[in-house]
Amino acid sequence: MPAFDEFRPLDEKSLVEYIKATPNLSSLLGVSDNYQIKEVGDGNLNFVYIVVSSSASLVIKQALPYIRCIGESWPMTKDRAYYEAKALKEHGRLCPAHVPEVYHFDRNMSLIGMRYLEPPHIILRKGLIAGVEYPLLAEHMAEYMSKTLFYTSLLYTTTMEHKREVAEFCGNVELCRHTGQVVFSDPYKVSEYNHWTSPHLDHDAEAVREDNVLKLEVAQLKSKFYERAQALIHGDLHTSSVMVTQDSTQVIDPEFSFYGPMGFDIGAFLGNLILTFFAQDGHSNQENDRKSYKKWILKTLGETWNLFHNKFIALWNENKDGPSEAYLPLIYNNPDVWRLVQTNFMQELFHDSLGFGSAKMIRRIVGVVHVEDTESIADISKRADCERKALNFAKMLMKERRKFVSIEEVISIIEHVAS
Ligand code: ADP
Ligand code: SR1
Ligand code: MG
Repeated sequence: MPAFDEFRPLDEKSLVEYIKATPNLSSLLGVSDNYQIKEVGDGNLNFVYIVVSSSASLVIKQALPYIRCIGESWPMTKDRAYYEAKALKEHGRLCPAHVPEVYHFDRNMSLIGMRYLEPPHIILRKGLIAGVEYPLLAEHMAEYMSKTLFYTSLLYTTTMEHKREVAEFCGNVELCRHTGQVVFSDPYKVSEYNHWTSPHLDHDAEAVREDNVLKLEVAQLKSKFYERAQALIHGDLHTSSVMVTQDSTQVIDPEFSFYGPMGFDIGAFLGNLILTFFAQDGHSNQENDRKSYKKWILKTLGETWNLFHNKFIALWNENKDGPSEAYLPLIYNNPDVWRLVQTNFMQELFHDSLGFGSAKMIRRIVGVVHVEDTESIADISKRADCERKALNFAKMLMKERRKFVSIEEVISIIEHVAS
């Protein structure tokens, strides 16, 4: 229908017309005037509609040409929806158990139709704030990260295919540049977008801007973020990009995807778990001191990395005679050399993950747009205490990351500084 040949922002009413004019969607939902439509977008960038008919349901996500939580003063390409749909499809092909299916994509309208993750699915961050344990979370996230990162890297794909995909995702440069700004630049300088719990953290924010050692470390991480086209990463894998139930884990929202360093995804997830750990004291009360919950978070932190490590190595070993041209069996047939190659690779990846994880923590305390884990702590001085502990830990982790050999060492420092 001509009305939708050109981009136009939808609302709950015009979405009905859009669905009727789109056979892909109307055949799925059934032709009716009785769709129940509700806009539920509580993310930072886009508009998300849940659509329910008498026979089916789905989610419609539309990108407008600006960042929703800031407003039209911060323009952002709406073509981000194209990369989100592409990454959802590719990651969904590699790990269908943990990625919602894409039913429809319309590039003109910057619009994706995908599986509705019905209740009891909730955003993981909200579950973590409420103190809910998810026994399969570490296993599922390790499965998702190992498959999506391994199979899109040069450890599996051919050089030709990898470069083709790298070139394609280079088109998502605007989103990449945004991350470069808000994660690796703004927190380390005066920026109109930065904010923090003031006046409590005024000195702490200033100390970040004056810490030359930290600046050297973040410069290295920033250059790795832009220059290392290692795998098709999600690009924004925090705990609001994961929806969960007790037995299901679904990764949504890969609009920041591009070929970047694997550690950026792993670090985003681990860093957000550490942030929520430090926020727990702000949510403790007489009924629940959150002590056992904090233990569960640290257990999940450790299991996520260790399970990821083992699954990734297993995929690598299973595929060592596959299409990859990276470590040719004719050269690396000696078992000792093979083991050393893998040990070195995983050690660098571990240190990258700790570095990127700490950068993600720092941005959420002194940069633009914080996280609900800390923002929802009503008592402001309690919140500032939690944030200061998290910030100091993150600064140490960024500077000292290369000294850590295991995740258990990281956990024991967290336990020490939190006690
Ligand atoms: P943004 O890109 O703005 O961050 P998100 O993809 O994070 O948007 O989605 C915003 C919110 O919409 C999520 O927090 C979640 O509540 C809801 N949502 C998004 N995708 C789905 C889905 N497939 N099923 C159910 N709810 C969803
Ligand atoms: C204005 S910053 C908004 C943030 O939300 C997304 O989840 C990304 O992390 C982005 O940096
Ligand atoms: Mg989101």
